[in-house]
Amino acid sequence: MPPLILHRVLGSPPARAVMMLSELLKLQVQFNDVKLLQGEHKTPEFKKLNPMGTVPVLQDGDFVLSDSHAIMKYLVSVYGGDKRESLYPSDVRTRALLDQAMFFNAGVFFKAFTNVTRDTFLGVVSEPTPQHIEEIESSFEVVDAYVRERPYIATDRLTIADLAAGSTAATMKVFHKPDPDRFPHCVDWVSRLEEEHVFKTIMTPGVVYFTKVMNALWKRNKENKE
Ligand SMILES: N[C@@H](CCC(=O)N[C@@H](CS)C(=O)NCC(=O)O)C(=O)O
Repeated sequence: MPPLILHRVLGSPPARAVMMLSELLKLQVQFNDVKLLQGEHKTPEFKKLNPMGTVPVLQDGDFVLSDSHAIMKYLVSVYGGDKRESLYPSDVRTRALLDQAMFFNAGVFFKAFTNVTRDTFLGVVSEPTPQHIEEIESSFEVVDAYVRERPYIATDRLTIADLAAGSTAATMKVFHKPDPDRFPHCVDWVSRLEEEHVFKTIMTPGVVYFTKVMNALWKRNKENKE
């Protein structure tokens, strides 16, 4: 069987969510580091794989799939083995709650994240703006509500929805940390996730790397403004 190939960027929260799942499932994955800063994701070759020009992208033989949420659902469905039921419960309502959290992550939470990275890459800002912070805080409010009644974002155990939204949350700290007085459940949930082995080995180093990249870009943008 040809190996799975994951086109990724270490700084990318969605790519790290897929990497954490691959590790939990002990999958053999070959990584291709896409040079985002050089625009490799916008080349015709890359767009043949993913017309959206985003990472991550998975290749499983001749099957190609983009969007981290779709990739995680696919990987756990095909290769989940005895971890499938726990990471991606089949109960219809539980699965619907996973979808709720993942659609929120894709459409709102990660959007609040990319609003900062987009403006940073464009050279427009040298730190998150009050508008960025406001968007981030309204996402923290939603997360706080989701995890108020349960220890994880969709049910009483870790699922792929926690890998998705948790990856955004753990990286969002680089821009703005949730205030424990206003968002105590959100803060507890992130701390709980950060105790997981895959967060320690994959998420934390990725966040360190991402912090360096953002600080360098903010410094450059500040100098260009002066
Ligand atoms: N919903 C997508 C978002 C993917 C995404 O936007 N990835 C970023 C990196 S973190 C990217 O490739 N950005 C490049 C661009 O938008 O030009 C997913 O979950 O995979």
